[in-house]
Amino acid sequence: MPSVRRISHELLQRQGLTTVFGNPGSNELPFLTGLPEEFRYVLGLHEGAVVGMADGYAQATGRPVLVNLHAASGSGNAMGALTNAVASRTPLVVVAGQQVRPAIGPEANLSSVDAPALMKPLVGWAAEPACAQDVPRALAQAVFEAELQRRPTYLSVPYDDWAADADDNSRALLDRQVRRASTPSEEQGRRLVEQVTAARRPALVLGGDIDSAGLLDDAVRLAERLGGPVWAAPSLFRLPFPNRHPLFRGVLPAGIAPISKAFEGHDLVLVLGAPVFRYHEYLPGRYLPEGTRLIQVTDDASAAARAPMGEALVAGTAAVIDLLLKALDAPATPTAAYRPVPDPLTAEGTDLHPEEVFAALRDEQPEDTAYVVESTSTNSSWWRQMDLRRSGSYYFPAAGGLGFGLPGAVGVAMAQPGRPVVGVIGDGSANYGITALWTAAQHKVPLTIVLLRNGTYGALRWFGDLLGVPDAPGLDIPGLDFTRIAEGYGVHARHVSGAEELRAVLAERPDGPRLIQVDTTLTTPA
Ligand SMILES: Cc1ncc(C[n+]2csc(CCOP(=O)(O)OP(=O)(O)O)c2C)c(N)n1
Ligand SMILES: [Mg+2]
Repeated sequence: MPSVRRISHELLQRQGLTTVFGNPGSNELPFLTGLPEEFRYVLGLHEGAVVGMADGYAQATGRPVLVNLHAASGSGNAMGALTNAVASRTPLVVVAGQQVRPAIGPEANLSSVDAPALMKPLVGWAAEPACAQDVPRALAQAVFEAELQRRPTYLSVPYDDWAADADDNSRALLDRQVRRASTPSEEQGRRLVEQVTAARRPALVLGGDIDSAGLLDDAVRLAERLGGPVWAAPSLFRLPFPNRHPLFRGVLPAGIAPISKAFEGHDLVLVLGAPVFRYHEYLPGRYLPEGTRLIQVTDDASAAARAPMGEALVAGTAAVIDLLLKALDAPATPTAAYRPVPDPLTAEGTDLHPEEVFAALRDEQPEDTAYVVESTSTNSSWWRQMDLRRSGSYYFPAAGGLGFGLPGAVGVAMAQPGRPVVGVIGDGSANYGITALWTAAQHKVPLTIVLLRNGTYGALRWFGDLLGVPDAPGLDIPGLDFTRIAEGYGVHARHVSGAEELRAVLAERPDGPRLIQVDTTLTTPA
C-alpha cells in the first residue's frame, strides 16, 4: 500500500493544488519530501507574506490554494493575513506540521497544543486527524470545505503520519468530485422576480463576490435594465462594477446612518454578493429608511443568517442575475456615456499629490492592469482618478489587515503572467509584507510596486481627528528608504520625483519585479 504521503500528494495533484505557498519547519519536512515534479513550492520568508501571496493567487485564479505553515508559531504569524482571506472568502487550504503523535501530549518543543482550536475562530473548518490513516480523507475534506464554504481551512498533521501506510480505502478519495449547485427553486425565483419588477425605484448594492465570481459584465447588464443607482458594498475588496459607469454611485459609506440615508427614496435595495453590511465607523441609526425593503442574495449562508435586517435568499449570484436578466426588458434608451475623469489635484513643492500618481497610472498602464491597493489615506484620490472597467481590476485587504497588498500583488501577478499587475502600496503598509519582494525577485514575477511615501500612517491621522483623539503617538514613520530595502531583497528600485519622470518610468515594461518610490503629500481617505 502506498504511504499516506503518496496518496496525499496524488490527491492534491488531482484537485489541482500543485502550487504551494509556504514557509516550512522541521515538522513540515516529511510532507514535503518526494513532492512530484508538477508541484511548485513558492517559498515566502514570513507567514504573513506567505498567506498574502496565496490569497492573491487564489483570488486571481478562483481556485483553492495550498498553504504550508510551521506548527503553532508559523500559524500564529499567519493569523493577521488570514483575517483578510476570511473576509474575501478565499479558499486557502492551510496544512501545518505537528509534532509526532507521542510527543504532543507532553508538549515537546514544536508541538502545537490543541492545534485546531488555535485557528478555529478564523477558519471554516479545522482538524487534526485522529489517526494517520485518516490524513488523506481529512486533506480532501479540507480542500472541499474550503471550496464549498469559500473560507480558509486548516489541517494539522503529526509528521510521523506521512510515512505511515495508507488505508486501502484511501484510493477511493482520488476520484471524488464535490460540487455545489445553487439555482433558486421556481417559487423562490418567481417571488424574487415579482419583488424586483414591482419596485418603482430599485437600487443595487454589489459586493466583492460579484467580481470574485467573474460577474462584473453581467452586473452591468442587470444594472442597465434596472436603471437605478449602483453602489459597491462597504469595506470593498474587489470592484464589482466599472467605477465611471453613469449608474455607479461609489462605495457605500461604512456606517449604519449614512447607508440608511443613501437608500432614502428607494423602495427596494437589492444586495448581490455581499454581507449586509460590513460597517466600520460606528455611526448608529436605523438600518433602513421608512418604506425601503432590502433583499440580499448571497451564496454565503452565514452572511445571510447574521444580517440584522432584510430578506435573504441563499443562492448563487450568477443564477439569480441570469434569472433577473431574463425577466427584465432591455433598457429603452442607451446608457449614458461613462463619466469623464477630472484633472488631478496637484501639490505645491516637490512631493506629488496622490491624484497625480494615480492619473499617471491610469494614462500609462494598459487598460487591463490589475491593481492591488494598500494605501489608506489616498482612497478618495484613487477613485477620483481611476477608470476601471474590467473584472479582476482591483484588490484590497478585505478585513483591513495591512500586509496583504504587497504579497497579494505578487500572488496576483504569479497567477496571471499575461496581465499587467501594479501594487499601490503605502509606506506604512509595505512593512507588513515586505519580504514578499524576495519571492517576487526569485521567481522574476513581472510586477510594479508603486510605493507612496508620505512619511506617516496617514489614515490614522484622519481617524484620530474623526474619533476626537488628535494627539495619539506612534503615527509617523520617517527615515524609510524603500529603494534600498527593495534592492536588498533583489528587486530593482527607483526613486522618482515629478509627474513626468513617474510617467516615463511607468511606460517602461520590465519583465521582472520593480519598485517605484514616490514622495507624496498627505491626503484624507474621504
Ligand atoms: C495589521 C494592521 N496593523 C495596523 C493597522 C492600522 N492601520 C490602518 S491604516 C494604517 C496606516 C497605513 O499607512 P500607509 O500604508 O502609509 O498609508 P497612508 O494612510 O499613509 O496612505 C495603519 C497602521 C492595520 N489596519 N492592520
Ligand atoms: Mg503613509
